Amino acid sequence: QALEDDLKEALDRRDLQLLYQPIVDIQNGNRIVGAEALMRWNHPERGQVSPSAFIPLAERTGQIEKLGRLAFEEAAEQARQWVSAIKLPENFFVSVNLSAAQLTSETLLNDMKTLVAQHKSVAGHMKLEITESQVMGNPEHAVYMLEAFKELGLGLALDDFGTGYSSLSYLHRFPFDTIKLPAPFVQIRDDSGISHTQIPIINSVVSLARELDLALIAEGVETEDEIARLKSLNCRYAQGFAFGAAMPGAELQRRLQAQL
Ligand code: G
Ligand code: G
Ligand code: MN
Ligand code: NA
Repeated sequence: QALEDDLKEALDRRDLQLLYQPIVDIQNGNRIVGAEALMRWNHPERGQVSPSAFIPLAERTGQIEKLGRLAFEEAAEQARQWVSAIKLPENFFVSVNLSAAQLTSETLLNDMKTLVAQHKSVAGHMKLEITESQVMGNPEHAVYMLEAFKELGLGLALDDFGTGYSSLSYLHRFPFDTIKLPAPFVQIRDDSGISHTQIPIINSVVSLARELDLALIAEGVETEDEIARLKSLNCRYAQGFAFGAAMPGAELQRRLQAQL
């Protein structure tokens, strides 16, 4: 049976799991302030299939809308469970990724309205992550969609900032509250152990975020050196293996409980 059919069955059975990667405040003791929901598919014969494989497959085979609804629903249900079990940090958010195909889908806006209505009590904790190349494909349409999501009370993060050729003149037209700085700008990976070349880039993104009143999250943070450098450059939020890989909701809950 083709992988496409297996995916259809997995979606019907809701047999795809969401894991949650902590997002922390490095200027405040690495306190967890939010999490990114990342989908996993444990295929009965093939084992773990990467989202980099099954998301494009879902897009090609008309299953992305269903997958997107499942991701938002699962994340909102997890948020509701956390809210009932523990005292969440103020402004705690769970972000869900949107794929390129979803943003152009006719049903996305209606789906989001329905989902938000069904999960009203946690809508304020939900954020959507959209990559820069997605919004720049059709900026006018993106502005329209993003404004509608914002109206619904959802947070909005611009993923992979700096890789999608967006002109800075567009940035203020999009109602994002957060930008995410991709790993290559963050990671110190040359032979000397220190790379100075990204420092001006990080510096300018930090100032830009401050000017536009956006939260900035550095991604792919793996080492203490990287944390120290980001801290000294006044970057506030970070995500990466240094703080934890994507983990089951119950494990993130224990981490949240431990920091109360
Ligand atoms: O852990 P990682 O391998 O999860 O993710 C690989 C890629 O898949 C990333 O670009 C991530 O944004 C994307 N991804 C993970 N989960 C989802 C999801 O639920 N929906 C969409 N559209 N993309 C996802
Ligand atoms: O495209 P997006 O930014 O949504 O993708 C997130 C991806 O980055 C996921 O595949 C996630 O598993 C991965 N990831 C998260 N933290 C780290 C990290 O510290 N290092 C690396 N190399 N990848 C990471
Ligand atoms: Mn993301
Ligand atoms: Na990213």
